[in-house]
Amino acid sequence: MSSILSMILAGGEGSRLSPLTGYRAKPAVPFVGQYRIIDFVLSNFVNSDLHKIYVLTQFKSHSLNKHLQRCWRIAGLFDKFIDTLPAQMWTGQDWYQGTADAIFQNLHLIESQDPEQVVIFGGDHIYTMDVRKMVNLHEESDAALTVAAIPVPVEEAYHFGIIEIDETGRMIGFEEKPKTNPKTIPGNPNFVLASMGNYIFERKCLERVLREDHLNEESSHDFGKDIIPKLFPKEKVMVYNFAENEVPGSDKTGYWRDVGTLDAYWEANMDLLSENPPIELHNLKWPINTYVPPYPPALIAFDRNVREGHINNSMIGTGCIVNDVFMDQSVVGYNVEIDDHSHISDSVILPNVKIGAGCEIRKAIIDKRAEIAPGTKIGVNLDEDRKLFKVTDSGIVVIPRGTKVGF
Ligand code: ADQ
Ligand code: ADP
Repeated sequence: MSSILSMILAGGEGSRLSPLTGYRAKPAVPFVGQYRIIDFVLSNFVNSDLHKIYVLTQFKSHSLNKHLQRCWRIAGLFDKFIDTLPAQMWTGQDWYQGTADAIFQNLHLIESQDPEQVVIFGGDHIYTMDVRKMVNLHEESDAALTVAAIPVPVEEAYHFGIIEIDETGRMIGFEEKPKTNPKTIPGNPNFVLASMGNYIFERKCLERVLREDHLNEESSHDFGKDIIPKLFPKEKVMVYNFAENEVPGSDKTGYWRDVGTLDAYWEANMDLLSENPPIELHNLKWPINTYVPPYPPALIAFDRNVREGHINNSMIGTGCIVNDVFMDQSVVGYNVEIDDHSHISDSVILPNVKIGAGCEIRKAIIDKRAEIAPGTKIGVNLDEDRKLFKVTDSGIVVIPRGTKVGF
């Protein structure tokens, strides 16, 4: 893997995840209590022996930078690094214009690293993936570009680049986010083959296509919109079937989530609480690395005399203090305080939140540093909640970072 340079596109605005992206880039949004979304792709790279990594940042990158410094700094090694690359106007007066332009603006670093292949992955997705298997396909098939892909329901086709392949797995069609009539998988009219936005390029091909694209004034300088549709008819573009990817220590396959909306974000958190979770966070053969501040272990107490309360199927982070709570199917980040006799169900509570006594919280996402006054109800009367907060189509109430509710 030493001739490979990896680049993570971590500059997306993630506007559909607002308000969680109000203060931070989407890859920095906390996930399952103590992780950040970007921890998944970075863990996949490091666990796959890919250790030369640039993280390209743009929107609201402060929180992301802080996390990368605390958790992902590789110090003092010549051939191993995880560096951030904010837009620096190396090639003109513009910030990164699109995903392809973000790489174009850093071509000088690719030249100086002199890799044979450049692995370019998005920073926004929840999945485990042994990237070495995709590299093997790329090398064995002598492709100019390999794109990772996964079947998704046809109704979701308009979110993704939709791929057609021949019997050898070579790309023979590609349409970015088709609004109508997406090409379905032969024999499987309910599914399409979607690009995961993860690419392995032969370095020479990448340099050439990016230089051509830069000169094209009509281009939006985006891999999905501009680069791939032009490349596959001319060069060998292979498609890697992610659905068959297993990581060491687990036989789970095929779970990949673009947590692009609040509903998808909530569902992905809940997926990890299911009886048979699609990602095994306890699999230490494929650890998901993160940073958690050094809080003491969680303290959970029920009144010995009354014996009230229960906690079921929930994850509770380090440093939490939880008293006499009734909790079902919820994820609680680190350093959260929950006072007596609160009822919490189907909720995602991010770190540093305080919840007073006697609250009732259902189907909520509560962002960091929010404070909920004693006796507050959230998710009980959605019409009332809508007056103050965002409530998603599926009825999830979202409390923004630092909000004081009910005081
Ligand atoms: P999109 O989901 O639209 O489509 P896009 O907005 O291009 O994804 O973002 C891809 C990645 O690049 C994300 O990780 C994002 O954070 C990052 N990014 C976006 N703009 C950036 C910028 N200016 N600078 C740095 N990073 C940036 C893409 C493909 C589709 C594919 C989906 C899969 O175009 O073909 O199906 O990803 O989610
Ligand atoms: P996170 O909430 O993701 O852990 P931080 O605590 O670093 O990250 O906050 C994210 C970003 O939002 C930082 O740049 C921080 O300075 C900024 N920020 C936090 N709270 C406020 C606020 N109330 N007003 C303006 N900016 C804020």
